[in-house]
Amino acid sequence: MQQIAWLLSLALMIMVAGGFAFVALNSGRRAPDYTPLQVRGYRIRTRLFWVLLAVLVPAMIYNLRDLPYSAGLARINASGAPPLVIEAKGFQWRWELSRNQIPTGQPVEFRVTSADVNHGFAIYDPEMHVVAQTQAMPGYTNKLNYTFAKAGTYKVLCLEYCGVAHHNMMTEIKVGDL
Ligand SMILES: [Cu+2]
Repeated sequence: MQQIAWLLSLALMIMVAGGFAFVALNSGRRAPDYTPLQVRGYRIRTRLFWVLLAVLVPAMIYNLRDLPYSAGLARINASGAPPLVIEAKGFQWRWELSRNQIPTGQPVEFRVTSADVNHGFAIYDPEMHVVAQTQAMPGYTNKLNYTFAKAGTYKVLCLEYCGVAHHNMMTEIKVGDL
């Protein structure tokens, strides 16, 4: 399903990019009756476009580096150990985990789902930084792999507004020597 969604998105993105490329390639000829002021305006606009591109693309890459999506997956593959499976279910408005104590350095596979509406399953480290997250969706199980390298008390919070007591959706995971 995710593979199909990705391929479909890719096809649509290529079509949109093709549209832009077509317009760009056919916009080279200027009408002859432009005033010198208009020509200057267009030149400034072109320069501004490249300046923005040069600034925004590196800024975007810099900002996206810390997204926690696949960091855990990379670590679990490196270790080669079979993951500890933890069932995680979201309810309005609480979390249910099949266990909440994990040995340090143990690769974990969370199987995340929901009993009612969409929730956001987000794991925060003891310093309250998000280290891994996925959607908790009714009728669907998302797998989230993460290895808890640091001991401490982690928190699971809901990242998607799911009703009046959304802010109460919190549970803890204790990571340490068991
Ligand atoms: Cu919520």
